[in-house]
Amino acid sequence: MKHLAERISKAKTLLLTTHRQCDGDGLGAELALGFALRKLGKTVHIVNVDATPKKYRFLKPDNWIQYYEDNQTLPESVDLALIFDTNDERLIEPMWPHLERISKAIAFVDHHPVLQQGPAPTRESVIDVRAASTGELAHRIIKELQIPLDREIARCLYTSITFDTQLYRFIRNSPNSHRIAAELLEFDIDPEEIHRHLFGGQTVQKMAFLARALGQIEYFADGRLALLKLQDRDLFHYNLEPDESRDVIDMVMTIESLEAAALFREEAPGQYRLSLRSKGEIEVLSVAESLGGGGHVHAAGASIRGPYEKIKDQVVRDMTQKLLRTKKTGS
Ligand SMILES: [Mn+2]
Repeated sequence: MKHLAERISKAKTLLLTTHRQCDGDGLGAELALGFALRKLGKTVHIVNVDATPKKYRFLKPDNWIQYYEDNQTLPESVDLALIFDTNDERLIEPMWPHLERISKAIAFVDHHPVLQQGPAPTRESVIDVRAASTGELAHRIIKELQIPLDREIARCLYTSITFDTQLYRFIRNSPNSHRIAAELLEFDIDPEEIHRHLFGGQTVQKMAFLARALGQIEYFADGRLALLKLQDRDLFHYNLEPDESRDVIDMVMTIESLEAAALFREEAPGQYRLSLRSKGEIEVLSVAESLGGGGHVHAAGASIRGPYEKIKDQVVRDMTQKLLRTKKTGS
C-alpha cells in the first residue's frame, strides 16, 4: 500500500475505473479517490466501460465519469491507471488493451481472490482479500496520502462500504467497516438517504417482476439449494434495467432452509450471467471459476454461453456435491 501511495503521489495524471456493470463498491471507491486526488491538484479521468445503474444517480456519476462504450476515447496518456473492485482485466473489456497502451503503469486495487485460472494482475496491484470492500482500500489510500476527508468523499466511501457489506453484515470479521463508517458520519452525510438509494428503491414494476420470478424458484439438495432463472426480456417488459435484478439472489438467500443459491440471468438467447451465493457452509468460487468467472469465496459469478439445460445441470451437480460433502462430514 505504501508503494502504491508513492506511485500515486508521483503521478500527475491518473485514470480511475472499475469493472463493467459497476456496483456501489467500485463506483464509490473510484469517485472518492477521484475527489481526493483532485484536492492534490492532480488531473483525474474516471472512465468506466458502461453506464452507471440508475440507483446511483444520487452521486451524480455522469458529472464525473466518461463511458468508454459511448465513444471509445481515452486521454492520450496517463501516468497511472487504477482499476477498482476487480483484478481481472477481462472485466474491463473492451477498454483493457487501449488502457494498456496509454498507461505508464496499471494497478488493480481490489479485495477479490486472484483467480487460479484467470489472467494475472499487474505487479503494482494492491489486493487485500481481508478488506470487506474496495471502499475500505480507497480510504486507506486517502489516509496514506494524508488527504483530508470532506463530505463529498465521505458520501462516496460510505456508499462503497455500505453496499459491499450489505448494510454492515459482511464485514470479514473486522471492525474496520464500522470504524470507517463512524469516521465518515462526522462529515454530515445522511446514512438513511444512502441506505434508501442502495437498498430501498423498489418500484411497482419491480414488485410485479418479482412476483412472477420468485414463483419459479426450483429447489435441490433437500431444499438447501435454490435455483432461479431470470430473463432480460422480462426485465425490459417491466421497464427495469439489469442492475435491478442484482438483489434478487440476496432476497432468495433470506430463505431460512437454504445454504446456497444460483441465479441465471439470460442476457441474450444462449448467453447467461450466473450468480452464486453461499451462507458459508460451502465455497462457490471454484464453481464460478470452472465456468470462466470469478468473485469471492461465498459470492461469485460467471458469464457463460451455451445451452441452458447443460449449464444448469452442471451447476446443480457441482453445488449439490459440495453440499452433500458438508453434510457427510458434519462440518
Ligand atoms: Mn467489492
